[in-house]
Amino acid sequence: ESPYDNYPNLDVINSYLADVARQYPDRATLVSGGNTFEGRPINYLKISTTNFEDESKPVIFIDAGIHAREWISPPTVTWAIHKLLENVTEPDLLERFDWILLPVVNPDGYEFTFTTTRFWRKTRSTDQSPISNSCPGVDGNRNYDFFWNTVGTSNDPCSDIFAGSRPFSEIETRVVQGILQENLHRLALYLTMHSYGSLILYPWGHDGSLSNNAFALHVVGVAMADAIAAHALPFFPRYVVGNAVLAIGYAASGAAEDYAHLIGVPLSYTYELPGLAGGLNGFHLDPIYIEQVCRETWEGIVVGARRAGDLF
Ligand code: 0X9
Ligand code: ZN
Repeated sequence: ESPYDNYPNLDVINSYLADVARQYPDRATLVSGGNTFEGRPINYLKISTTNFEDESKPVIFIDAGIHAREWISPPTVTWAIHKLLENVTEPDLLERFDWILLPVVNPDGYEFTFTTTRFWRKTRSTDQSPISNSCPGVDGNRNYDFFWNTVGTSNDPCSDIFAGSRPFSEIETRVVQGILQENLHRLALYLTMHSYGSLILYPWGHDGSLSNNAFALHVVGVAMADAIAAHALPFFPRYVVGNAVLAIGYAASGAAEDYAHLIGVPLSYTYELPGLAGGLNGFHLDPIYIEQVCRETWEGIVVGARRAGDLF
């Protein structure tokens, strides 16, 4: 029996963050990035073997859970925390980088998927208007200031891809923006964890064009996918690595990995973790595979971090 046998609710994740921060006070600092519309803290860990505030090492930032229903994503980030603090098999990664690990960007939505509506995607905010009161929530991955609300988005608050009233209308995206901006000069790698589809996606996601760093983005993406494949179960689909539009088949503006790359993060990816099913079922990967996906995803993170460090 392992804590990774079932999907953790928000309290379990927040308790874990608090516990490891207490257990490893010289390496881990728990930060509350801000309070959501419903008043929940957006918690993350800063991990450093020296002093994070010295700003002496490259930073790797990984977030998950911006889309509430994509339940396999937060455990991949708590697993990374586990591997950096509790079961250190890659000490080089701990020494070489400072880490920011944010398992649940959207705690209001995440909690809502446990209590009320399993396949809720968005945040839970409303403005005062009647329409928004009857249709709460913004798609966090359409809310970043990257060609905001131009393609693959909606102005309708009732839509699952509602871009919000303006870029960064949501505290959830402002917290991620703040982390990216504060650490911009030393961010070597940004990963934002989603599901599903077994894809590693890189910019640009609004029109399918390639950034000046596309060659490195592709090579490091393939290295991560190879590492995952070497540790995956035989019947798991092989990750496809590519430009976000080409690999997933649609364009969408206002996404996190595009915004991070736009402002200067050289290696920025969206992971679409395995679903092993179609339709909404893909968002509910059988819990027997949680630990497997966490283990193989960690192998991708390890290789991505080392490559990012070499290129930085
Ligand atoms: O549509 C999304 O936000 C992501 N897929 S999901 O099924 N998890 O919702 C894909 C985002 C891809 N990245 C960009 N379009 N930049
Ligand atoms: Zn998603």
